[in-house]
Amino acid sequence: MKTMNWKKLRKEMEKVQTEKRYEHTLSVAYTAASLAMVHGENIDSALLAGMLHDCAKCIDGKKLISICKKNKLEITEIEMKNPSALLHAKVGSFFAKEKYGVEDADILNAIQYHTTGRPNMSCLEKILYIADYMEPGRKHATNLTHIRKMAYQDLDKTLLKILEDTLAYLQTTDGQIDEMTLKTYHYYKNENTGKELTE
Ligand code: DGI
Ligand code: FE
Ligand code: FE
Repeated sequence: MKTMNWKKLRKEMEKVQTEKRYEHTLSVAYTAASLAMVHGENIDSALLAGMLHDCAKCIDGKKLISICKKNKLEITEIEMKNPSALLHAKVGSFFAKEKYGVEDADILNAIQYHTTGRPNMSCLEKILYIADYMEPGRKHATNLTHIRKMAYQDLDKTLLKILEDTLAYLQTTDGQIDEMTLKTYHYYKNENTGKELTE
């Protein structure tokens, strides 16, 4: 299947998402594109990854579980307990491939890991993870001013800051921490050893 064109994709996301989620989707796509410009990533890949990253976000948790089971997508214990937060990324990547015709493995991985991250991410994976967190419509996260500036300078430092803040936030909620979020945090903590993180 050929990947949908941009106009068709926008219409489709508008259809499958709430108005607020669709606004977020567009913001992530253009934020990812701007990060791609600065960091030498393919701009079209960033737009497409941003456009599709939450394509499964407006599906409820039970339905996400049943989609995974039907299509033999593995579900971990923690994903089973937090399906909406964690499974929309896995199902989103599956839909990107099966429904929207995306074949590029880097784009599919960026969508799959956009919530937890993973160790040793590609440039596109980092860009999507960061764009999702810092797009202009995000208001409530801590340190956004600092993170938005840092994102145009150093992706790895930005990842670590976001992971630190996400872990701190998750500790204030009843959401359980996915092993992959922790692994990603430790990996980027190590990657950034020796760098000054507070400038
Ligand atoms: O889909 P979005 O709201 O745009 O953002 P997202 O996909 O990054 O994250 C969805 C939620 O998942 C967000 O509130 C942060 C949360 N999250 C990130 N890592 C973990 C997590 N939730 C749980 N339970 N465990 C994690 O490790
Ligand atoms: Fe998401
Ligand atoms: Fe998102």
